[in-house]
Parts: sequence; C-alpha cells; structure tokens
Amino acid sequence: LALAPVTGPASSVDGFVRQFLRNLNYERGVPLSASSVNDRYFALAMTVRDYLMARWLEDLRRQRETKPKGVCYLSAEYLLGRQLDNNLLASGLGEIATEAMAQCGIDIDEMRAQEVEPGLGNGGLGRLAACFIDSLATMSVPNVGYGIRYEYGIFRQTFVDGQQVEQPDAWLTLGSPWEFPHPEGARKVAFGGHTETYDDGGVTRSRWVPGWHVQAVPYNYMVPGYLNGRVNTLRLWSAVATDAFDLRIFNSGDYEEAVRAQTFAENISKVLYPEDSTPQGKELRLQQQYFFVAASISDFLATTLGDDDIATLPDRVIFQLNDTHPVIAVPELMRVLVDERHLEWDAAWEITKQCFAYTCHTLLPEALEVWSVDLLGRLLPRHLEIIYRINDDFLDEVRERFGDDEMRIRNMSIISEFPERSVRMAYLATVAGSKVNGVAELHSQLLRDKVLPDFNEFFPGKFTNVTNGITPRRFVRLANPGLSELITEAIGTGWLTDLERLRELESYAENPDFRAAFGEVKAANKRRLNEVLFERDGFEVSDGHMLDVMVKRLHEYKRQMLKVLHIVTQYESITSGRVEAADIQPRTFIFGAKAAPGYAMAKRIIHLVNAVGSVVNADPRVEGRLKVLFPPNYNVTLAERVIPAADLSEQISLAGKEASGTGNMKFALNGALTIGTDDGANVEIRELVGDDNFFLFGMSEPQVEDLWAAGYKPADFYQADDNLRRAMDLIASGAFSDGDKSVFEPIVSNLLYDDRFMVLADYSSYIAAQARVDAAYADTDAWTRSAILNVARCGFFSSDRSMRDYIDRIWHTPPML
Ligand code: 26W
Repeated sequence: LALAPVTGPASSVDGFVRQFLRNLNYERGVPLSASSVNDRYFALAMTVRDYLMARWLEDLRRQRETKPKGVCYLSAEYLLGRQLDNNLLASGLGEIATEAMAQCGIDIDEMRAQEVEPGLGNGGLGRLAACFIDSLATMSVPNVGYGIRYEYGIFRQTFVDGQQVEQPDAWLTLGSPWEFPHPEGARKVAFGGHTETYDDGGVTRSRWVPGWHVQAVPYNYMVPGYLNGRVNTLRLWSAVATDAFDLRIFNSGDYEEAVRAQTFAENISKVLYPEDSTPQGKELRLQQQYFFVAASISDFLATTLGDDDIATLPDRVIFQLNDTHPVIAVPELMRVLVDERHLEWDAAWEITKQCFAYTCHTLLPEALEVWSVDLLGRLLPRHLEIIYRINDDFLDEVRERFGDDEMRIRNMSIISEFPERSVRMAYLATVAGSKVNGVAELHSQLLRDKVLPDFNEFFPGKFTNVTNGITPRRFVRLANPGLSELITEAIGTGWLTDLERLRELESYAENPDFRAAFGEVKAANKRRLNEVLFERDGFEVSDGHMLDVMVKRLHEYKRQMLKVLHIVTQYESITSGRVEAADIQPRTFIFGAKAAPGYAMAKRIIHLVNAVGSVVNADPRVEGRLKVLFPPNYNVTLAERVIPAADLSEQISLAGKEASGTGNMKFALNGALTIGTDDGANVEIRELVGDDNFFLFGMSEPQVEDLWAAGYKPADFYQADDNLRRAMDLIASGAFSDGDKSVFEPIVSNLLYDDRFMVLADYSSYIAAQARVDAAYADTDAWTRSAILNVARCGFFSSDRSMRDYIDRIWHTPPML
C-alpha cells in the first residue's frame, strides 16, 4: 500500500492548530476561551475531516472518470463505534493532533470521551459491515455502504435492581461532525396504492400507482482507508415527509393533520429495531427495508450509472445483500428495469441476477425472515406481483428438471402457504443472487446440507463460503496500542495491512524477554480497563485475577447460562465447604450483553447474572477470589477496552448455532485463549492455533444431531451429575433472590424440561475444560506462550482477507490503482 504524503493545511502542528482555531471560530462561532468541550471536539473532528476532504473529492472524481465496477453493500445495520481515533489513524494525523491540542491547552482524551458512538446496529452483523467498509477503503476497492440513519440507535441499557431497563439512544443530540447531509440528493420513495396495466403504443405494461411517498435524504460519512489516501463513502438515508404531502394538508388549514403526516413519514428512520435473530413481522420494519434499498438503487442509477446503457449495470455494480433485510431490493430493481426502463422481463432478470449476491448470517430457523403476502401486497403491491412472477418462472424450471415432484416444489417455493401465505426472503435471495455465502466454513456447509439442500442441488456452484474477519486497525492497533507497539518492534509495520505477517511472531513465543513484555502489556491493559470501568460503573478487575470474559448479545443459543452454572458451581463448592477458597484460581468474570426488549428469557438471564454477582461478590467466604462484573450497555467503545485486557474468551454456543462469531477473532488476536465449542469460526481458530492453545469442549454438531434424534432428556443429566444438581438447586432455592424461589424458577425449569440449546448436556464437559484452564493458567510462562501463538496464528481473521475472498469468489471488483 502506498503511503500518501501528509500535506495540506493540517499536515504540520502549526497548520493543524491554525485550522483547528479557524474551525472553532468560523464553524462553531466561539473563541477558544469560551468554547465548550463539544465545540472543541467538533473543531478537532472538522480539522481531521478537512484533511481527508481533498482525498475524498479526488476519489469521487476518479470514479466518475474511470467508471470502475464497485460494491454497493446494502445493510440495515452499521455498528461503527467512535470515529475520531479511527480517522486520526487512517489519516496519519494522530501525533500531530495530539501535539496541536496540547499546544492549545486541550486534553485530547477529553475530546475522545466526548464522542457518542453511532450504535446503528445490534451486534455481529452490524459490526461486520463496519469492518468490511474499513477494509474495502484500505484495499482501494470502490465501495458505497448504503443503510439507514436511525435517529435512535441500539437502546442504552441500564440495570434497575439487576434487571435490564432500556433507554433511548439519542446519539444525535449534540450533532455529529462526521456527517454531510445532502438534501439536494433526496430520492422519493413510494408506498402503498395499487397496480394497473396500460397500453404503451400497442404494448401492454404494468405500473404502480402509489398511495403515498416519503423523501429519503442522504447523509454521507467518510470511510478513510488506512494511510492510503483513499476515502470511500457510507451513505445513510433519513426519512422526511414530502413537501407536497405537507402543503396540501397545510393549505386546507389542518395543521395537526399535517404534523401527523410528517411524524408518520419520519418514523421510518426513527429507531433501530433491537431484535436480534427473531424477526418482528412489523410493518414499520418492512417500510424501513424498502425505504433504504429503493433510495439506494435509485441513487446509484442516478449518480453513478447516469446516462450509460442500463445493460452495462452488471459491469458497474454488485449489490451485496447483508442477510435478508435488504432483499426487497431484488423486485425493486426488476420493477425499475421493467416498468420504468421498459426492458423485457427476461433481459431484466438476466441483469438482476448478475447484480446481486446474498450473505446469510444465521442458522436459526426462527431468524429466517418471511413477510406475509397480505402485508407485502398492501405496502408494495407491484413488488408482490413481481415476486409471484419470479417464483412462477423459477418453479417452472424446477419442474422441468425434476418433474412434478410436488413435495419438492412446495419446499422450494418462494411463497410458503403455512401458517399463512408469505414470502420467504432467504429463498428469494437465493434464487436471485449470483452467489450465496455463509460466514464460516461450518456454517456454509450446514447452509448447503441442512438449510437449503434443494437449492444447492438445483444451483451447483452458487453456494460458497467467506469466513468473517475483523479490522486489525480498530481492534488491534487502536484498541491495543501496547501490543501493537510490541509487534511492530518485533516484525515492523507491515502487519496492519497484511495480517498474515503476524506469523513472524511465532519464534518470539520462545523468547523470555518477549514473553515478559507481552505479559506486561496484558497487565497494563487490565489497568486501562479498570480506569474506564471504575469511572463508568465503579467496578474494578481485582489484582492477580484471571480475566474471564463473555461479551455478546444475550441469546439462549449462545449459552450465557453455561457460564452462570460454572460460576455457581465454584461458589457452591466454597460455601458448602467442599473446597477451600484458597485453592480456587482467582478469577474476575466480565459479562456484557443486551437482551432484545421483548425476549423475556434473555432478560431473566441478565437478572440472574446480576443476582449471582451481588451474592458472590459480597460473600466473605469467597475471600474475594471470585468476582462477577456486568457493566451495563456493552458497546463497541467498551469492547475496545475489555477485549485487550482479557485472558480467557468464552465462545460457548451450542455447536451448529453460531454462524461464525467475530468476537472470538478479536479476543484471539489480542492474546486471549479461547474456551469454546466446535462451532462457527471457533473451528477455524482452533485449526490455526492448534489444540494445545485452545480449550475445546462440548458436543460436535453431528453429536448434537444424534442426541436430539435419540431423544434428549435434560433431567437425566441433572440427575447424573452432582455438581450440576447442586448448582441448579442453589439457584432454585432462592439463594440469589432473597429466598424468593419464583424469580428464577422459569430458568431452572426451562433447563430441566426443555433446554433447546443443550446446556445441561454440555455442562460436565465445560466444567472439565475450565479445570484445564485453571491448570494452564497456573503456569504463567506456558500460558503467555500460548497467548502469543494465538496472536501469531490468527492473521487469517483480518477482514482484509474476507474482502479478498469476496472479491475473488463473488464480486470480481479489482482495486483502483
Ligand atoms: C430479522 C431479525 C434478525 C435480526 C438480525 C434476524 C437475523 C439477524 C442477524 C442475522 C443476526 C446476526 O447478527 N447474526 C450474526 O452475524 C455475525 C456476522 O456474520 C456472525 O458472526 C454471528 O455468528 C451471527 O449470529
């Protein structure tokens, strides 16, 4: 990667100071002496922005000129995290800015803390999108990320008496210096109404007569590549009422009605749906989905394809569908091509098939999105017609190949008939997409063999795998400056854009000085974590404790309950006197997890974690050797502090349920060892780091299948294992709920009599693996050696590599030189 020379107004400390003061005075309208923290933060951000601006404009100009094929990533979520440090790093301005702020008497850390992270995503899927656009910019691949500018992102989590209470995430209250609104680039998005046919000079055509419209206003965000002078664009849409809508009602004098109409329109981009993995069949959600993809397609055609022949569209763009949320883009492009551009159906379908590819991010059947025909027909009547036609043509082909195999036809139909007539969005995406990919080897294999086997047979070569990745710029360089420095001292700077070079660290694992330095970095990271934990929650990781971390959305399949049972087992063994507290390896457990507001069991588990924490942390018999911390509102900003401090990474989902996981990769690359099942990308992590450097436990996916087939009875496992019985009984006894047995009874009975995710079946194997962890941790030198090997061998998990795989296997979009 070429290093762009640092030039321009901000490229020296003096220049930076001048530009900063100019922004403070002329953009914020305040003198330094009377400026607020927010004014100073804005002026600083704008100064970084100014520096990147020339590069942004230059990239846009070159793209207009050379017309390369680009990637339009369509995603309902982007979980970006804070932007200031990222953009300072990408522009190479970190040191200059720090020095410039010091000269102005400003603490740059205070500026960092001022930024509210845009939480425009739920979890893994949204964070993955943010990593991908970072990598594409760093690799100079033309890309626009399209999405929604939610006014409220993922809710802010608080705890009241240990129970989750959601607060709105008003991230825009103080404004954002990183966004550029372009009201002049607004696109009109239609909804409702009906369809009709008309005669167009002897040709009968269909058209949509919509019932109402909403304006989609784009906000652009810079996506700078790492030190390569490249800036791509993230374009998020905000909904506003159309003038016409307002005016008509205003003129009639009904102001209240006018305001209502405005509210109705603007609700579309008001708030992110906090459901993760369970679709809420809500009309507003379908409105959001159509709103952003219709605006994005229209935007791409108007601003990028322009007057060029529509038939060249596949040479110019691939629309990547980030799960099923944007799949309504498929009939939308067909509608534009057939109804508006008057292409023949078959020609339009040939173009459409080349322009889309689909990534599936789940294996849970309940997470596969469907829309009722009733709702879809009301909101998007023309799209429903188009979907029916796509399905008819597809099923004709199936019949041609397999004959009238009605069972197969019913199984493969995009339209399902039960429990109500509805559209299976994953099937639509699979039929339309040029490629379909899963997000880790195991996941892609299960997708082919278990979820969509008929489609795999019908479309040979369509299914592929791209294992997820994470950006090393944010999750190693920025989150772990100590480790980054140590790595660079050892192997030079190239690793940040060529992460496989971490392999060169392997030999350092045998070097005692390097191990000592590595251990010191880990200790320093725990202190860095303690600074923020203490300030935000009054928490501290205890000295000399192993830091054992489980951070991810709260879901039963991820099995936070297994972690709870481990803690309760240790606690019970001390309080019953069977084990001396002094014989227990001291551990601090950190949980971070939001539960979907409507997911009652998940919320109960959060309550239990907090309740166990209160009891364990306060019990003198434990002698401070076990400590349970659950900082509320886990987000990207907190992740950046927690992950580099961790010793042990908990990746304990039931095999076959976690599509990939990406937190697992972040921990390994920051020198934590993993205790994990053979699930998702854990499989690939273990293959790379080796069995000696990974604590594997639990059933494999085929063993899970076998146990189900044999008839799983969780109560048998409860009866057979003394430790398990004692732990469950302690929870059931009310020991963590002031004697009230009813509070956690639903959790206990769910595990005993249902246990969909086989917590009890994997318990004994998990406890045994944790004993191996304790033994391994006791040998500090050997542990550190393993941790270094984890870092050295996980370069594969860079999102740069994921992007290369997408480019080679799916997109065929060369970098711009
Ligand atoms: C419509 C309801 C809904 C909402 C979100 C269904 C499904 C989702 C997502 C697909 C859930 C999700 O974030 N999946 C995660 O995607 C990550 C990135 O690929 C994977 O690493 C995780 O394993 C997967 O759970």
